[in-house]
Amino acid sequence: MMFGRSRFLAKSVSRNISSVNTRRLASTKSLKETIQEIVPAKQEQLKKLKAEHGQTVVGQVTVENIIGGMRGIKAMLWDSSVLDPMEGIRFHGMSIPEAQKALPPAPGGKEMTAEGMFWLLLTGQVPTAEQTQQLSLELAERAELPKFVEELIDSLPNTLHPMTQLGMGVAALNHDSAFQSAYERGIKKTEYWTYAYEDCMNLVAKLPTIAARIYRNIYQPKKSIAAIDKSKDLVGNYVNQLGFGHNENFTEYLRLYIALHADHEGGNASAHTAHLVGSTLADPFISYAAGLYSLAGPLHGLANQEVLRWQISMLSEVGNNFSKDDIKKYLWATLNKGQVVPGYGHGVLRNPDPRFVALQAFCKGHEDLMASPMVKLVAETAEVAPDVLKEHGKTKNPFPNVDAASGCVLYHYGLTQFKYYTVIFGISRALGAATQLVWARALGLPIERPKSFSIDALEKLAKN
Ligand code: CMX
Repeated sequence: MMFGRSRFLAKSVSRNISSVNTRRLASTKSLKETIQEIVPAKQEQLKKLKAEHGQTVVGQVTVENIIGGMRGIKAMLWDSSVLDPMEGIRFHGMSIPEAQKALPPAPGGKEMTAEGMFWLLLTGQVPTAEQTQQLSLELAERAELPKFVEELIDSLPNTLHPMTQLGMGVAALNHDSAFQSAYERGIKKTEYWTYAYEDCMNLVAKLPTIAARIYRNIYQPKKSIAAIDKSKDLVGNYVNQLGFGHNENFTEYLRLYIALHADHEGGNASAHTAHLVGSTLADPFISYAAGLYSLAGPLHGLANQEVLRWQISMLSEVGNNFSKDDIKKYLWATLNKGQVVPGYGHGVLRNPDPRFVALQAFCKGHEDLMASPMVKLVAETAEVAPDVLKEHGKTKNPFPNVDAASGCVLYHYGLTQFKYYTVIFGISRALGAATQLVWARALGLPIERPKSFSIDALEKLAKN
């Protein structure tokens, strides 16, 4: 469902930040109050849709769809964003450039924030600056980890992949799940969403704290982690805890990256996994932990790690004064080894990913980035690779996806440990997955259970 464009035009009122950070403004509706207002209308819309069109056919399923990873089958309800193969993602009807224009930046910054995007995804509305700042404060107040989760993370070997650690930390948060304990107590179905919301807020708030702790433990074990600063937004605190708080460009980049990577409709592996697990009424922490492990595969979220590994190896071979011809040769060498070119292709998109375009535009706006050999190599690879992939003739989409661009800026700013990159993707994708976990409970969506076939049964079905 999309909300009217006029609702996007919420006023952005500038206000003294410190007053916003210390108390709730009476004139500012909270995120929960805003959702509460919308829930009945959406429930009614869905009920009407089911009553009037429950038996309307909207697509067909071929044998190829079933064998081919369910590609293209219209089979999921996901309200917060829709992906067009040519145009890319829209969040409640808003394109990336529109969201960049409309969502309020963090105080002193220019880029949209995680809070603004989370609000948009959950409500279909653009929040005011005060509302996002109020949300920042609420998240900061929830950011601290239970002692046993800190101890759990600290006890893990630093050779364990950061994504494995992240999933373990997130799953352990279910110890204090409001949803799980309310379910055990026995609550009405209509109340599910409020407890799911409570858990989702804690999930989004605590995820960066877990992620920063993992980074410090593995890569900077002797340094202490900064305390949560209640005057900062979610990403401001995260960057601070990572140890990069001095670099405002880095913080701005992460704000952009985390906001624009938050949701990519429902069928992608991580979002779908979290939704599927949530449909069993597993609480949001274990549902999203499952989503994180889905993100940790190289064809999905781990691709941003793989892109950097691949580009570093290309740079070491071609040197800083590379030509387009050098890149072309390296691309062919990769393909001839039977490997995929990481960061290229997509299950749905058939054009360059607008998230890639937005990240490249960020680079173009920063002179230091444009002077970086790694950033240059990524940009020039994106000019050469589509023709090579077309000539190779396999991939349906020869253009770069978001992962082609996301790591090179982190690398330039000194976060060079690329095994960690998917963790940042995991913080971002939580915003979309959490939105769906709240709305799936608010709309009373059932447990998922598609029909599967054996090869023999499918053959029989096709022949008949
Ligand atoms: N390099 C080389 N070959 C590629 C390719 C690439 N970047 N992308 C697709 N292909 C190949 C596929 O492996 C497949 O080959 P086979 O027929 O031998 O199996 C063929 O082209 C057709 O694939 P497709 O229909 O175009 O793509 P899929 O929907 O099956 O897969 C994706 C999509 C993203 C997994 C695939 O393009 C890929 O592996 N890309 C590289 C990894 C990557 O960047 N993943 C991140 C995607 C974004 C995200 O989820 O974060």
